[in-house]
Amino acid sequence: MTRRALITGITGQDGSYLAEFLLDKGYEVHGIIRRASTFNTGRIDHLYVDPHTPGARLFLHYGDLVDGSRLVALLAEIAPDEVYNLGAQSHVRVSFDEPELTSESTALGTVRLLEAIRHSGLNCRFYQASSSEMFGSSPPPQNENTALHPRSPYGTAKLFAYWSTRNYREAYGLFTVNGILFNHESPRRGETFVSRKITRAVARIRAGLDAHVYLGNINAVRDWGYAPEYVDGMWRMLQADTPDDYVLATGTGHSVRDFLALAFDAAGLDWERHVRFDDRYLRPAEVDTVIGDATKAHATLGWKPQVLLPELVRIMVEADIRALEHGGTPTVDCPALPGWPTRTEARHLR
Ligand code: NDP
Ligand code: GDR
Repeated sequence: MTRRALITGITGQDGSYLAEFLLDKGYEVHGIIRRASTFNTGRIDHLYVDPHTPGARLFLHYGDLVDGSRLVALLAEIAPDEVYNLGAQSHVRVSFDEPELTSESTALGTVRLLEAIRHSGLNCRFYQASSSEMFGSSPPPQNENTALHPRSPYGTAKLFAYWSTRNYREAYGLFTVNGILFNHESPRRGETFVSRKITRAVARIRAGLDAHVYLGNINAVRDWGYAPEYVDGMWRMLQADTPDDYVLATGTGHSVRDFLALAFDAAGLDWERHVRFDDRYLRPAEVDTVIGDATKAHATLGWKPQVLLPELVRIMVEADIRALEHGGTPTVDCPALPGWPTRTEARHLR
């Protein structure tokens, strides 16, 4: 029987890769998208087919994590076997400006979705997109047993969602898991996260369009992996015999400064000539160093990332250079699935 998955955040970086991954595995994929005055489906346009087409397996539904009754209705209508909760206000710096909105979607949105699942009576499995930001100031290496000490409204909202996910497992016996994912990037990464901000700037500086890029704290250390490998890990967590929580990470730490050196070097540029400091990118509290220990995911799920930072940076710089050469259009770095026509015209939504 065809398995059915529901993804919140399908228009985001991870949602787009996960949709591709699940379609490739034969799933019927349903995604919740937010109504906006402009199209926000650029990352999944290549997967879209008219739902009237026989054999169509990707379906989009309007909805929002702040709208609980809509989530109840969608759960009843779709009756998924697996739910991936990737939707969130996911930008840490922005969460300091909009703590209430961040908590609404990132924290309470998770409880709304868990409640919708509980009351639906469905026997579906639930994946929560938890984050290494929950470790905050706990020293590395961080694993599933490390103390949680978030340092931002985003981190505290993710902590609430993390504990809610565990609580629904313990209290109601639901199959709920937390994937505690360290930073993962790709050519589809949002343009205001530091990795993509840098690789985009490299492409623009190389082309003579810009001279500088303005950044905040370049001493922060992150464990950067490659997003397509991480969505595989999400799926593996939901295929396990019992629900549990897992860290996904490469186990290697690099500073933003290291990222800069690799990225500018890939285009034959000297980063120190092009990077300037702007304190608007500093955060009231910073997570200085996160480096993950994914031993458990390796041992239990057989998950092991292959792409480390030098290759990741090369992939991203090359993609941004290519995107610029093609008029700066968003990069869809994976071809459409065989037999799936690419549609960029209006969606078949109300
Ligand atoms: P993105 O920021 O690229 O995508 C976020 C998605 O959430 C978008 O589809 C966005 O929709 C959607 N969204 C935002 N607010 C709402 C809302 N109120 N209701 C419904 N949907 C909403 O994030 P990523 O793909 O990078 O990350 C996916 C998830 O994993 C997020 O929860 C993030 O916090 C978490 N995470 C990410 C990590 C990473 O390194 N990428 C690491 C650890 C955790 P729209 O397109 O309309 O804005
Ligand atoms: P992060 O990612 O906060 O780790 O959250 P981000 O790329 O935003 O920042 C990484 C580090 O770079 C420093 N930095 C800057 N960051 C941004 N965005 N812009 C700048 O100009 C800049 N200059 C320096 C930051 O201070 C920080 O130390 C990401 C998100 O995807 C979360 O949703 C996810 O949960 C975590 O990764 C794991």
